[in-house]
Amino acid sequence: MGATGAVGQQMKEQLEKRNFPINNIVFLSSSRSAGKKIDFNGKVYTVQEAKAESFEEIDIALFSAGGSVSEKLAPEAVKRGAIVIDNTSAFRMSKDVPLVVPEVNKGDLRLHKGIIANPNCSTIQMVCALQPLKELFGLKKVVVSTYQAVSGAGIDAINELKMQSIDFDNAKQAEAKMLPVKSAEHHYPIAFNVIPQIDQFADNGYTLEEMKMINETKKIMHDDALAVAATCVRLPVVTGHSESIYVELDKVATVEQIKQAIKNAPGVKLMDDPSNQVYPMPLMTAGLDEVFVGRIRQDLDNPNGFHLWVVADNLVKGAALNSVQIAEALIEENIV
Ligand code: 11C
Repeated sequence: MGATGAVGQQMKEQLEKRNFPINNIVFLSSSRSAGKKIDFNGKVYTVQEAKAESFEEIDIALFSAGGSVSEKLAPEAVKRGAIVIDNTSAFRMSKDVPLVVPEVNKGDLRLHKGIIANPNCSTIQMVCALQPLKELFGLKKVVVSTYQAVSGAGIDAINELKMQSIDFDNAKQAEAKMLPVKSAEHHYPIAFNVIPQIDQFADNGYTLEEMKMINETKKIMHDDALAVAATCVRLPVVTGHSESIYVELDKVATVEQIKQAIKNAPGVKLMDDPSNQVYPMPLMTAGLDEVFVGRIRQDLDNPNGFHLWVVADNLVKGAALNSVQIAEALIEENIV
């Protein structure tokens, strides 16, 4: 569901690339995109308009068409026997809905009641990097600042960045209609700019993106006592979110131990060699599956504190891949 969107397209590619076991696949969208053609494993499919009945005979439904679509159609899919893996924020904090990153809390899948939520992209890459540290040293506090790509806001935001860049070169006024939030009163250009707002503001002064990082991290890591603070910022990058993370551990550790923990963890890759200027950057990691970690430093004032630089493709591990990995785990664990 949402097959023609930025994440939907990436989901299709992941299903192909990973040889996901499929008897029958249906590509669904809103009426606006219905009728478009999609090539899947060498066969051409016509995208169908999603209706409640579209989910008859479906085992696993991957949703990425916005929260209101999920709210309306995910319960219909569940009613018809499907397990929904929902990439929107509609159900993430619901008590009965597991919020899953397989490398971190695969066991929560067993608690599902029809809907499983895929976390926010910036949360996924952060918890992948934090989990090995939690297992070995315990976590006390996390302070994160993000440097997020426009693809997180969809295909229209990517196109807006491209158009604004061309306009800027031609000394024209860059038109802004999408960012920071389509529904917001004011829009600002993202080309050659930095916008410290992702999503709307909550009453407490944090943005909803920041609150997602805070609340989702505690839920996925099963730790309400973990202190988490976030500042989320949009950059003129097409794909790949970067994060500067300060983490305070329960136990003292060394940089070498942190590096070893990251090296041994699933789904994360150490890319950290300052002497050779090696560190992850979104241009280099776009399209790749892993969460990359570099610039690991011990805090100069606190031996339990460490600084990390974490980069991942927000459409891949941050969305489509994580959803497909959840579907794979459902099969491995005989849940579906
Ligand atoms: C962004 N993280 O980069 C957002 C997009 O809750 O799944 C993901 C929205 C979500 O704009």
